[in-house]
Amino acid sequence: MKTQDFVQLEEKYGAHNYHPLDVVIEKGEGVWVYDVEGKKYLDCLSAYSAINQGHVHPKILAALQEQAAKLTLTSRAFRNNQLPLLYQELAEITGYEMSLPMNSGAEAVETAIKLARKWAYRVKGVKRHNAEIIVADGNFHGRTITIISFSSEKFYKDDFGPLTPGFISVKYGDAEAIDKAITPNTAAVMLEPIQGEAGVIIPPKGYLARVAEICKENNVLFVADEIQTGLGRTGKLFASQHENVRPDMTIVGKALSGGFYPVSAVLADEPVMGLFQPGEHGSTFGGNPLGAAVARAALKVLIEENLAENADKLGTYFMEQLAEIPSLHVKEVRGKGLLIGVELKPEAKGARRFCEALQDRGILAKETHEHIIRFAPPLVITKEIIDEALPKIREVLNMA
Ligand code: IF1
Repeated sequence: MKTQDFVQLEEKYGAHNYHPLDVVIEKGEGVWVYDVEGKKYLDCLSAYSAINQGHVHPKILAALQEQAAKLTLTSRAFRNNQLPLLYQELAEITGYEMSLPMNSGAEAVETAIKLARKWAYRVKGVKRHNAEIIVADGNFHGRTITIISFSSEKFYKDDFGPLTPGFISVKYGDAEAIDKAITPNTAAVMLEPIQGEAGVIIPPKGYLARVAEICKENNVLFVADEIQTGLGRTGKLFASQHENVRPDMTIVGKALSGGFYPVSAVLADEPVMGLFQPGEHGSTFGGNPLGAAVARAALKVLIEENLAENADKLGTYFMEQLAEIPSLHVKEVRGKGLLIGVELKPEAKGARRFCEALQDRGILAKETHEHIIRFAPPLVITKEIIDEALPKIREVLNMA
């Protein structure tokens, strides 16, 4: 079967909730993916940062195969011998005392919201059902009804009400706007340290540190959604660490499994995480032994291969090189580590055609918000591979 055969099947039988590039991938290895025609591409999306460790990392694969042959799921009605080790390793690596495993990122965000609300009622003393959570305009935290309720993207929410109340959205990057929005009912402030979906939006220097300070002063929890920015992507384990911030809760997902399997988690210390009582929260698959074994291996690879440092070093290099490309179309190159956005001018007539031109030249990147091309390759990328890609990117950015 050829590319168009797969595309036709997908269009006929699949829900049309995506508009993917017409490339049908059948194999991946490290930074490379191969389509059904045998063409090789450099993956510059990394499944939205879930593949930080590279495609089909052999060590994570071995962990998955070994665990899958032994035990995959017990439910949390019984204990398994992988989850406790994942808990311990997460604590050692992240410095948080406790964690709660879920599957998708959105589920972990929902978990953090439940915890923040419970904390407001049980610890802060907010009157039941009055808790407020402050979020930022342009946020992306997932697709559930509650999460889209506080999206500022009309398209994500307008046809899906009634929506969940209890959220207040303020301008991203403006710490004083958060200060002003805080009331005695505020349970938490929840932010992405860098907004991914909004187009790799980097807040002004000092923003996260100031927000953390404001939260502390006002007895409000600071929750960082590091599902996309975490686990090495921006050059540190967590993007919050660029400003020496340690949020009360950090949410991780995506690369926690190296892309093998959906594994997410909420990280927090005992005074917050200890609030959940048996039965108040859970998931059939969350914390299963297969996911736990995969996550343990994925974390080990991140550390053993110094992927955060590599993202820092090569991200700086890649961004400098991109910024030096003379192009009439480019408005700005920005990013942190290997999370890079190239914003095109409105006259460039959209990023999609540039992504298609990159695809022709063996580079897969994805446009976001019409005018931004995102470059976020697996963190195992090398300088040589970047140097090979640069002339092609240069050519594309200089298209008519
Ligand atoms: C889609 C974007 C990326 C996330 C942050 C939570 C979640 C995500 C910061 C939810 C998920 C994804 C989901 C994917 C596209 C994608 C995305 F373009 F929409 F913004 F990565 F940049 N918090 N991001 O980025 O995690 O439930 O999906 O596991 O198509 O929705 P999830």
